[in-house]
Amino acid sequence: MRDAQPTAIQLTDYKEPAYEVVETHLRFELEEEFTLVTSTLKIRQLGESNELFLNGQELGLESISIDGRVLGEGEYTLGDESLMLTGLSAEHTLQVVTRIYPAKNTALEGLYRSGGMYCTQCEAEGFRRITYYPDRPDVMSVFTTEIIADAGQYPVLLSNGNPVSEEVIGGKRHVVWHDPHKKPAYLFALVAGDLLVTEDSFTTCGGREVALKIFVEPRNIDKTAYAMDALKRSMRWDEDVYGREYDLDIFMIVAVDDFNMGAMENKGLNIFNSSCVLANPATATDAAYQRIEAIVAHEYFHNWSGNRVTCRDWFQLSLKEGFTVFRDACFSADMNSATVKRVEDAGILRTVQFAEDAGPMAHPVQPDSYIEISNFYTVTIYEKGAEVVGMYHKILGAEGFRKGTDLYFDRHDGQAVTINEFVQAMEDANGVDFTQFRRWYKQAGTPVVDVLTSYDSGAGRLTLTLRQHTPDTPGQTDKQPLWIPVQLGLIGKDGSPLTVTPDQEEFWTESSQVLHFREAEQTFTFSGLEQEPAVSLFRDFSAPVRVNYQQSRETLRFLLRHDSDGFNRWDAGQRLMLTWIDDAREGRFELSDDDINVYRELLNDTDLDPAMVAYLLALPSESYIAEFSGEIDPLAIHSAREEVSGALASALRDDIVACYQRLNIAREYEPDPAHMAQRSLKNLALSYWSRTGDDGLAAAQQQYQKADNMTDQMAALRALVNSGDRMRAQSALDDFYERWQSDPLVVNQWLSVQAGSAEMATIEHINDLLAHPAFDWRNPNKVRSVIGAFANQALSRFHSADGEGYRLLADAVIRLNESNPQIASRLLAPLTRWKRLVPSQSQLMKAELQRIMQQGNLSKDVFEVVSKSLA
Ligand code: B3K
Ligand code: ZN
Repeated sequence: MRDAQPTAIQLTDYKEPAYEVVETHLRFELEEEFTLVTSTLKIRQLGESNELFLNGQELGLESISIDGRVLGEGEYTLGDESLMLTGLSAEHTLQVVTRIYPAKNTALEGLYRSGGMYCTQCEAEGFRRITYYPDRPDVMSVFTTEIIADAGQYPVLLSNGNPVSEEVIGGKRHVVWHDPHKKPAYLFALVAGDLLVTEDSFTTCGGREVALKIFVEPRNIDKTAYAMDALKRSMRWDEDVYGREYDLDIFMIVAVDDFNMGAMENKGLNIFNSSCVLANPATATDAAYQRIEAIVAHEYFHNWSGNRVTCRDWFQLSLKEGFTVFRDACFSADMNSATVKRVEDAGILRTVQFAEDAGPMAHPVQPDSYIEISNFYTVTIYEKGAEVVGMYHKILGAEGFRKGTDLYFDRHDGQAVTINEFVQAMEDANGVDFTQFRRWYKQAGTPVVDVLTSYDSGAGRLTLTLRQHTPDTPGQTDKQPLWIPVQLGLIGKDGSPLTVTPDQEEFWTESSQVLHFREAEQTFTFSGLEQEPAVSLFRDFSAPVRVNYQQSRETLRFLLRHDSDGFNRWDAGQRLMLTWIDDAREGRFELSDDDINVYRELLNDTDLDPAMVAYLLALPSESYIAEFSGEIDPLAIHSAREEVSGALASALRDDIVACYQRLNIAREYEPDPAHMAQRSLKNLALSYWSRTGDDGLAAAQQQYQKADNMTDQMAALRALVNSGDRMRAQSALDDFYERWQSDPLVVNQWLSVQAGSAEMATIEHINDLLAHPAFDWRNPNKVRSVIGAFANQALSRFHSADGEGYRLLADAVIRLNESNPQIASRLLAPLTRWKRLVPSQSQLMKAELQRIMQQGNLSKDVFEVVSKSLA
């Protein structure tokens, strides 16, 4: 907590470190009440300066010595969050002893206790809560870690690298780990606990045998198989697709219950939020399986994109995160359906990221300032960053892209670099000038592309005019045109693809069917067309932009039927559905026979991937609709969507029931793409059917009772909860809790299905959940399951006219500000959007932000988000 106004850190203030840390030796003595940390550093001067600056936060300093001599108080300068030594010479051994209190660490940064175990989270700036250290990613060191703990309570003691020794002396276990790879402190990890392990092995392409180990608390030992399988597939994929081989003899994953994020890529010792690693069919949904596959891959891929080549400073965060998200997205696309993955990712971009870009926290993929770096682990850095990387792939093609990444890894292995080095490698490997493309990293905000087409039937020529502009964002105006890859297709009247080559061939890449749109306004012509084509733009979501293109409902239905690009097929459907929602808001919605027919055909098209059919049939979510609205009116959006959903369900009722019955066949649960696809369409059908009357609800009840896997059970429970039939919903919820109360991950799903439901999530009900024995403010997953689900999903409840939803969220933020500032700050996101809401709601939201601002002792995390929101 702070006294003065926190100050912003600027990218332009970057200075190289004065000293490097050649070797880091850490000794941890874990006692019941506290932990003693002895850090011994071999330091070496790098430049002119002989000032050694060390970060430290909430540390009890026991002693400092240089080359064996204990320093007196006048020989160093101790600040609130720093330790400075001056007048040093070129090489020294510095030893610092600190005392820390992991059991009292509720921020879950640094070393903390989660249940009966110890673990660490050091990215971005957690290591400074363990010991005084130059805690910045461009200081890379070779670490040796010694851990001493009660042998009975903590039989498993882990750190990065390879095990060196282990012995028990007088009831204490002593272990030593050594990591031969230089790394920044943010990749350090330590785990101590009474854990069970699942073991396997992987033979690398170079023929080395790697031991794979997943450590969990004993009650979870039956939930590790899928993560292990995903890990092996990730290791093989990174060899095949990027030529990257693993570099230690052991790779470990540990599951912990209290964790701020999804997981952390510590070298050789990944630590995971248990919700992102543990699964078995009875307890985890298909969505959880897919999340586990993606996150296991993501953290593993960081071993190269993040660990071997790391970031110079935190302004470069997207260098590792954007690239690694792109890598895990391609992996998931290869393992499952590429189109479905693209649809899901575009959905996240268009809801969460576009909202961030349009709000007070908008920032570029490479930000130029921050108050608290933890606030910048955002959808912009991660998901938009991944889209930017993906655009190289679109522009250069797979081969050119791989040449670029090969050069990047070879050139910078073992270094801490900037985003510019990544771009440079793409340029040098391909002989392409990406000067203009670099603007994607510097300009915040979502570019808007306006599209006009006209067809001259006499000349057989299509004219396509594209205009782009990027709106102002806080602190940024006058944005320059971007290089936007537009993947394009033209479709003939009979639905077959037409050959496309613009007359302006210099702006066209034939192999990827990409048009290079690089000016504020550009016109392209396509000649030799015998008929007017349907235009399919931004196929495969080829750029993270908003597109304004008026196409008739008839054209949208045509694209929905015929576009060979699966993503644009889905997109055309969503655009069509948005026109229905608009009509419903204006009180003039009616489904036409043409609309009904196209959806009926899709529902009955058994050649299509069922997972894709499920996405095609699903209405855009309320947050998606909000992002496509001007002024946001959540209640109007909710009722319009309900009306459309009900109409679609009754119009297609017979086909929906038939579809459900066709897919509702008993077979053993497998978490593979074909089985998952079948379940997703079946459960989509159930959710529509259950809106149409009693027989649908009875089907949901029956599925709930009979289900032998959590996917089907949860889908049925959700249908009952959302049905508005309180009796049925409550009896299923009671039964569910009774069955699953001893499994926290399942109970979290029980919490969020209620908190996120427009039917159930009254303020009284949310307060009941917060008071329930299953809830715990110290556990981030539980906070997300209740408060996060409420504020992000049950929009019509959160935005209730009396402002009680906002008050509840603000109270939660104020409470968590003290104990866990990172979680407090993340919860704020829905309130930051206040300026876009209808005036009555907007004022209520602003008032809650002001109330938070008036609290004394705001953490940097919360202060930054609230002050920027009110600016
Ligand atoms: N790199 C970590 C995120 C750490 C978050 C710190 N507040 C997980 C990941 O992106 O892989
Ligand atoms: Zn990451």
